Amino acid sequence: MTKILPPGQFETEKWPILHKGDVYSFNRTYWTFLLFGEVEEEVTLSYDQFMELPKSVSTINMHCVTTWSKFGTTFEGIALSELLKLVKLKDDVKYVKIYGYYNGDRFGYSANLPLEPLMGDDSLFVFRWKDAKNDWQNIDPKHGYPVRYIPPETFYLWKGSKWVSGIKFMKEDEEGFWEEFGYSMAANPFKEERFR
Ligand SMILES: Nc1nc2c(c(=O)[nH]1)N[C@H]1C(S)=C(S)[C@@H](COP(=O)(O)O)O[C@H]1N2
Ligand SMILES: [Mo]
Repeated sequence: MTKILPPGQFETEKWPILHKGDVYSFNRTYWTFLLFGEVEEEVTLSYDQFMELPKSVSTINMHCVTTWSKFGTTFEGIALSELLKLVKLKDDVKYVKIYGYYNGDRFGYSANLPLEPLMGDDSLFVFRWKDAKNDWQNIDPKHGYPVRYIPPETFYLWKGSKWVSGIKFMKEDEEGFWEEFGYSMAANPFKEERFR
């Protein structure tokens, strides 16, 4: 695992908590995950269907735009590439928007990302992580329980929606929650793309 601090960042051992709105409280009956947008057929997954998908373990660096970086957290989750196997994308789909809960609104939070860099095992919908003692812990409600997205480290962490609810596939890039406030569409920490 490489450990390079992007410009303007400092390292932290702790995992800080940052979000807007209420912490979502999980309800297994109502929770669904929607794959929609530029797909031949939309797919809705129940919690059980989602959790039955093949899983990956990966150690990922996180860089928050508020300047902390946390290196080398090991996560277990479902790769975005696994979810892609469930839908047939229309031609020229190049972007996604990953949605999460915001104050009870299922699609209230979102972040846009280009699809191509998200095909690896550092692009996971995570449900547990290894703590400092190397024990597996479920993702805490404040960090996004039951499932939250962690982007590759070439994207600031606001692109990692907590309490995820679905993925929209898009031909054109489209602003998400923070991008509408002027945050970067590309958001590469190594290029210090914070605002635009
Ligand atoms: N649903 C949702 N996801 C969210 C947010 C949010 O407000 N709502 N905040 C984002 C921001 S700005 C950051 S920096 C990261 C922080 O993740 P952490 O609290 O687990 O460190 O979550 C992101 N995911
Ligand atoms: Mo953030």
